Amino acid sequence: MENISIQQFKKEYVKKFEQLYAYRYDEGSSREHFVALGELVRNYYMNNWKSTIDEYKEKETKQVFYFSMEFLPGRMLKSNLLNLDILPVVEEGLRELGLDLDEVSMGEADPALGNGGLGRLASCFMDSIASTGLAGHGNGIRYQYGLFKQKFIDGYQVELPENWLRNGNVWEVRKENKAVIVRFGGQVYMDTDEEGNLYPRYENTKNILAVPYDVPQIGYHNGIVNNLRLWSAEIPYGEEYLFRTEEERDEVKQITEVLYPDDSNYEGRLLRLRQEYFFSSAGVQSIIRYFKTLDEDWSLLPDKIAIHINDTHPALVVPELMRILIDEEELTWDQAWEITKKTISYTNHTILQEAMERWPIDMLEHLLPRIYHIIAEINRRHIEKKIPLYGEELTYRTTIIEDGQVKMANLAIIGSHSINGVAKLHTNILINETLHDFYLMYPNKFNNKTNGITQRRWVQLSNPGLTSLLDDVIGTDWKSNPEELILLKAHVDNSELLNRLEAVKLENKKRFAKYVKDEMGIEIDPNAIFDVQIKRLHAYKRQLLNVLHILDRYSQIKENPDIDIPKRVFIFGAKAAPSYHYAKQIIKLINAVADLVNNDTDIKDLIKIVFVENYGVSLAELIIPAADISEQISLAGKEASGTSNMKLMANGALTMATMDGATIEIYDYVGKENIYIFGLKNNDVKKYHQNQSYNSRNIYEGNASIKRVLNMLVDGSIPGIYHEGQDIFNSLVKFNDEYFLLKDFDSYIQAHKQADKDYQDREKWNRMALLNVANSGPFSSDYTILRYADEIWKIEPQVENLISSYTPVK
Ligand code: T68
Repeated sequence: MENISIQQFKKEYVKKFEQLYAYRYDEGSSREHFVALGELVRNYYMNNWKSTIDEYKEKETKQVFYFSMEFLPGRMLKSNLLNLDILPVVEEGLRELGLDLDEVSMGEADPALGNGGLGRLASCFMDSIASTGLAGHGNGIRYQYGLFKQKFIDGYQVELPENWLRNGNVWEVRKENKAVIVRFGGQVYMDTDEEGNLYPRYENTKNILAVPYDVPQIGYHNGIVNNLRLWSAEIPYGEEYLFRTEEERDEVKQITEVLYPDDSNYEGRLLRLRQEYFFSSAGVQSIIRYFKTLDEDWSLLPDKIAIHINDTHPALVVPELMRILIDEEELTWDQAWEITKKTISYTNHTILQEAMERWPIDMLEHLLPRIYHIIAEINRRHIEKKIPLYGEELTYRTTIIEDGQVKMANLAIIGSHSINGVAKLHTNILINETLHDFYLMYPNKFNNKTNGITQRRWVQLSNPGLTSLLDDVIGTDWKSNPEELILLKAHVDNSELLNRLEAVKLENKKRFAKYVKDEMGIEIDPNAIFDVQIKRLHAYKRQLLNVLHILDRYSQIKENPDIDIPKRVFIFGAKAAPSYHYAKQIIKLINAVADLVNNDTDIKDLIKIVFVENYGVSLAELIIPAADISEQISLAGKEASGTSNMKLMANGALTMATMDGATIEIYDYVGKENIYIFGLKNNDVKKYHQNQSYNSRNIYEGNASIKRVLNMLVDGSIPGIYHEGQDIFNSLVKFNDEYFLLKDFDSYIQAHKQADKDYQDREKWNRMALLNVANSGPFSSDYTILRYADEIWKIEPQVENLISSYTPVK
């Protein structure tokens, strides 16, 4: 982006506004100011967008396409300004016009096109791909409605529709000329042509138009603008007569209408399968169309294109690419298969069995007859080839089709050249347990890529106070090479700096406290410890353990009102899947405990509970910079990686954690003195399972504080949770506490006591916080993405790389 002066910006801005609205800019709402600014900013990147795409084509640069059912970009205005290097100019220009950029930014809708970690990771990756100068694009769905808006009514979660497109979307560009047809249903017959070749003949299919909406992905100060292509389903022009009934028309609309609100849980619904094939097929078709403008030699496809699938949701790219190569481009099976495997790679995000996608054969065969044939043939050949090598037993444990179902993970592994987990422990569990049979067959396909986060959004934009502190102390190079954050370590004994770090944190806490006061009417003390757990509500993430700690603390204060502990504010942000009954019961419990505790004057504000409504990217940006403690307390072995752990650490929160996911790697970097670790390890959990030796009732009976806390769930101490309290109590005592909360309870309480003590020693706490910031650099998604590029996609940065070095996997 060329330099633009404040004067020039102001002139252009006022002109743009008045052209759009035909009244004076100072009469506009923040929504209108956002639109005007967005329209203006478009002018600043459009040329680069075009030249980036043109150049890739001209140079035939190898490009990666990241297929993901979910993207959670957050508001894009500030991040676009930052990456275009015009944030300060725009901020100052608006100020001189009497406008505030933060307010203007609130005029933008936060597109919640994802559920949680997986979707947010995809967006961090898009930012890092562009910012490290890589040729790569996203491919996903333009949901009309994002993840539901969460309200609490009487403490219960209520889901409301999130119509994020109501006021349009300034960033997107509808590209009707790039639309493709996606075929569903009907029958397929294999006919023979004159030369004796088989080809498929389709009858009675429903042909749906997939229209792309492209959203720019702007690189950080490097002139690159990549593409995020989101597909929308429509009735093909001129074919309206084929969709005569309301029902048929609705069926088309529904495909891209709503995001499935389930996270780490599998629901085998037909509409979901339609969505998955819709965007997989549209994406592959548009890639193929592009490739055909370059080359006719199909064996070069893997040299020009990499397709990455984010979990198994887009796994139908495997048979779809096969279908196009065989049926349309007339390659032989073997040629097509080699190309497909070389092109595709896959990331696994979970080992939870309930999250593994398996489609009933009938459903697949009915909706996608040709695709099902191809999957069945892949499966047949897999068996035929592997039995002589590995024997029947092992081979049959790896089939794609089993018990009337199609297993998508198996399809993704067999049809790709790389499968990675998202943290070291997770990858090890895949290799040694969950996918061990596949590891025996394809040891070289397996690799680890520990997740990362972009410091641009999660530090530079959301924590300006910390950013200027860092700039002053270690210079600004950390912004393009986050590993330089380690330079901060040299200042760990500088008490002036430590005080400044504390002051930055305090400001951020005040900012959040103001939000809490304004939006929720709750008064919280910025000097209290802000103890944060923000993530989807799931039994394995153990928000309930956090609640048990609160209840224990509450009981102790009631018993001993003069107890000497620092004040705590427990902050929760979490949505539960609408159909996840138990998770919703926990939400009700947290809200009920909040009501009880927040209104109990006996405890003198030593505890406050803030459960924010509608947690999402924008709220995360407000909460994370204000956090003192980061709760990462999943049962060991269950959380594949976690990414809020990295964001919180980068903002100077101390981690309270089990040894799980990427938190283990955080521990390795910060060292045991700068993190609170408690609870069972993965191996301990495994042993309990093997020996079937866990007995939660014994713990309940034998541990007085556990007994006291659990009894509160059922004895009326917490008003309003009659059913929930009983069910939750039963899950812990009667049904043997699947996630070992009672086993981990004591060590969790101990760790919190230590944190209380440490917090009172301000210097000590600040040192620990500083060391967390200093060690957060390696968790930049820039490095993660450079490893994907180097080791999986085989693509290289296209501009002189701002990221001067990156650490290979340690
Ligand atoms: C998360 N998975 C992991 N799934 O739980 C988390 N699932 O540990 C990890 O850090 C993150 O992925 C990124 O790797 C998810 O977020 C889903 O959102 C999901 C959505 C639909 C269906 C299944």
